[in-house]
Parts: sequence; C-alpha cells; structure tokens
Amino acid sequence: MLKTTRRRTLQALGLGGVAAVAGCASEAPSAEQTQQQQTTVAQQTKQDVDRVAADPTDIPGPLDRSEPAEVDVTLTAEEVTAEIEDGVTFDFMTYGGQIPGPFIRVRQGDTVNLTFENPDSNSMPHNVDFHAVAGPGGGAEATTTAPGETAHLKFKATYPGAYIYHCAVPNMDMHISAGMFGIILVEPKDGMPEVDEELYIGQHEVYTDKETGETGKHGFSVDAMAAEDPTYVLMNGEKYATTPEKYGPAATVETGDTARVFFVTGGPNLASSFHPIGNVWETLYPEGSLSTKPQKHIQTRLVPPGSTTIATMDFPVPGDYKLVDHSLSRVARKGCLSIVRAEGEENTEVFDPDPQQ
Ligand SMILES: [Cu+2]
Repeated sequence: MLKTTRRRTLQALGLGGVAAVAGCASEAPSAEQTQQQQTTVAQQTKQDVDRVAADPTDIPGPLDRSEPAEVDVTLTAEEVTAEIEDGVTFDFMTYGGQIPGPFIRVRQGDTVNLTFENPDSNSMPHNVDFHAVAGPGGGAEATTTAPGETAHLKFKATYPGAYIYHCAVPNMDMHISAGMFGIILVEPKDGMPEVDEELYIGQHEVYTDKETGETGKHGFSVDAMAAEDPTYVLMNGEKYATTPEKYGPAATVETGDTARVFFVTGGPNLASSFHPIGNVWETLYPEGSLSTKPQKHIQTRLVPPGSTTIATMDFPVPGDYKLVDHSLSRVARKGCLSIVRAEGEENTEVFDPDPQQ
C-alpha cells in the first residue's frame, strides 16, 4: 500500500516547499472550502470523550537545573467529540485531548526534540507553530502532517517567557477555535520565584451553527467565525469548566498563599480583559515576557490572541475568586469563568462583610 508521505501532504495543502503556513492568511481556503472540509469531518466518527478541559493544576514542576539539556517532547493531535456544556456536543481538535494543550516547560538554552504525531484516527492535517521557536513558521511547515504521519522538529529555546503554541494549517483560525493551542514556558536561566500553587488557564472562542445553550450537536460555523461572533467564549474548553458548577475550582489554596496563573488567549479572534474579581494581579508579566520586570497591582490585563500573561495573586481573606474576561457578557452568557477558592481564617481588618456599629 502506498503510504502518504509528508511531501504529499504539503503538496495537497498547496504548501510544497513554500513557507506559506503560519502568519500568512492569504493562503487560507475560502469559507466554502472550509465549511465543506468541516462537513466531511463531521460525517466521520469521532472518539467521544467525557472531558476536554485541561486540569489547571497539571503543570510540570519548576526546573531544578543550572545547565541546558536536551528535552524530548511529544505532542499528539487528537480530534474528539465532547460536551461544551451539558447536552451540547461539538467536534473539538486538540493537542493531547485537552484544552489548552499540554503545558510544556523547558529552560532557556535547552534544545527541544519535538515529536509531533497525527494519528490515523484523525481526519485533518495538523501542525504546531511555537512562538518560542526562532525559525520559519515557528516550526509549522516542518510539523505539517496528514493523519497517520509523524514529524520531528529540533529547536533551541533561545528566549525566556511563556509562549503560545497553536495549529497553523491554512484553516488555522478554525483549528484554534476547535481547541488547538497551549503554552510552552521557557524558564529564565535563574528560574522563577517560588510560589505555593501554579495554574494553567486558556481562553478561546467557539463558533457554531446553533444558539448558545441549544441542546444537541453543534456544527462549526465559518460564517460566525468570519463575523467574529462566537457562540461560546470558554476557559479550558468547556463552559464554567474550572468552577464548582463543573469539575470544581481551578485550585483550592490557603489564605496567605501565592498562586501563579499562566494564562493564554488562543482566540482565534477575541482579546481577553483578564481580571481576578475581588483581587488584583499582585505581580504581572505582560505578554508573558520574563525578560522584563513584572508590573505590580494590576486590575485588568488585556491579553490579545496569540499571547499570554503570567500573573500572581495573593489571598489575604478566604472566599471564591473569579477569574474572568471583563468583557462580562462572555462570562454571564457564553461560559467564560474560572474560580480559585481560598480557605482559611477570616481577616476582618482587611475585609469585614458584617461590621458591628
Ligand atoms: Cu490542526
């Protein structure tokens, strides 16, 4: 049997030998082609999974190295069907079956040996564009694979910071909207300040052919995407995923703790006005840059699509702290919310909800 080669995949995509993928929207297929492609996908049987929401605490621990290393990383594209909310299903595209994709943690100066798998259970070509990669397309063309293919990429993490990675095939907006984005953290050589808890949250929006909350299987809507009119705006891929309403709080901490949030906006189109209700970002690294000094006491930080922020919060008093996009209709009506719960002693000097006269 003739095996599909990567070269054939690139030719089929109209990319043979041309750096035409990431950052070049002019190569994108027409809306009609995209919709056709999506319909074909929808006709195939997808693997049904119970959950696509990444566990926000599933982060590799801080690195304890003073020398660069070679790090092996495997990413797998997984097309799955799951619920956005109770009774609403959707064909997601993911890295590793989760949104955002697996958190990758390396150190500045490390060499990453990436294996990118596109199993033959998938129906679409996929790839990865890492913003931490210095090189054409962030590795997108080098990793473009058809179902059944595996690609390899070797790169050096030359600058520190938290960077998005995302799918960048010609239908890149659709693939990101279907869930294909995540964070690669490149720790600075001297590491990062110690904290009590680290969290991983990714925001993105989903465009479907039905109303928000309408039960049943939602198809992808290219028209809604082109109009930037999402049906859902989500943190970790499902409505209110990391709240007590769904899988529980993103984390439960103790008063006095410091939590660090790694936040990525996948988009593909909407920026997030990222804010912790009842709190401020104690320290915040704009755009996830670890080469600049952090800002202090930031209430709301704009995180554009294709970017990140690293921010810490302190918890002087107990309670539920809501992480939101302060474009609040997205929170109230489209599912965009995460909650961090702090437990411990009240501190009425800081906050007294029932002062005695
Ligand atoms: Cu993809």
